[in-house]
Amino acid sequence: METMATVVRTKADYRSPNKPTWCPGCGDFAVLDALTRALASLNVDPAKLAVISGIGCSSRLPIFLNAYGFHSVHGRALPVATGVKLANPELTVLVVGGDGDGLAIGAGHTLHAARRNVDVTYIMMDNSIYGLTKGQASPTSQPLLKTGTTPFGNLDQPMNPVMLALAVGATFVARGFAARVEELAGLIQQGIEHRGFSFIHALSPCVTFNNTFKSLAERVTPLPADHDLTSRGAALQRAVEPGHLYLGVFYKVDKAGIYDRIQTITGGAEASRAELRRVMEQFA
Ligand SMILES: Cc1ncc(C[n+]2csc(CCOP(=O)(O)OP(=O)(O)O)c2C)c(N)n1
Ligand code: SF4
Ligand SMILES: [Mg+2]
Repeated sequence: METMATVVRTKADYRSPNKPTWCPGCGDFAVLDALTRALASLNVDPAKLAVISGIGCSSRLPIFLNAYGFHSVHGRALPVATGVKLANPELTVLVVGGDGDGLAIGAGHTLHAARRNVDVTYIMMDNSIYGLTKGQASPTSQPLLKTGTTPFGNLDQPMNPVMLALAVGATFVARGFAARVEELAGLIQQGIEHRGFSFIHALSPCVTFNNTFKSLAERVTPLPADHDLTSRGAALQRAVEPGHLYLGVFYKVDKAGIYDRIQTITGGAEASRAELRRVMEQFA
């Protein structure tokens, strides 16, 4: 049996032979690199690792990893991941996908996986566009952005994924940026270590249809050192603070998840059955 001491891994050990098909310069390369760094730091056994995705450029990521993977249906990665984790709790389960995948067609699943506190790490690779389908507006596209579906400029307000995750009950919420790989790797590592639903908002620009590398680099700032990680109110305030796009861990608390609740119920049912058997034996 493998122990931490027996195998030492590097980030290369988590890469499959498949070469990424992303456009040169795509932010998703940096997310892949950060993820493999985090896995190597934690020395996760690839045989106990499952990475689930939806559909999109970002959702291709599991193909480039040495791990079990499931490239599912657009917007449906989280239900698949929930099933994988509940059936096989000893696996490390990661979910990757885009802003369209998790905030448009799959938005309902994002809310419910978070509120159930499913023990998976969800890395939302946000480029504020639909990359794979060649540049349509997404729920995080900036107002007035001209895209294939908004030729006169985007008329909608962007969603705030960090605020959303906090509001619906994620127990670990962080934001990182593809241009800061080491920092992003650290956030992913903490997310994997967290027991419960961890949400990592990874700003990962699409250089082909919405290249925001420069504008984001000018906006991002680290969360203040005195930020209280255990206060959801403080985290929400930081998430919506005007003029700030904070990077770092917004929130982290320990709470029972769906697996713990199932154990409690089934443990209770087993105790009732044992008591019933004891009573019935008196009449045997
Ligand atoms: C049910 C369904 N509806 C629509 C699509 C078409 N489609 C594929 S990917 C995608 C959006 C991709 O955007 P995002 O999730 O942000 O990923 P990105 O490519 O930007 O990484 C859409 C609309 C689909 N594959 N399946
Ligand atoms: S279209 Fe955009 S998101 Fe897709 S691979 Fe190219 S740069 Fe990346
Ligand atoms: Mg996208």
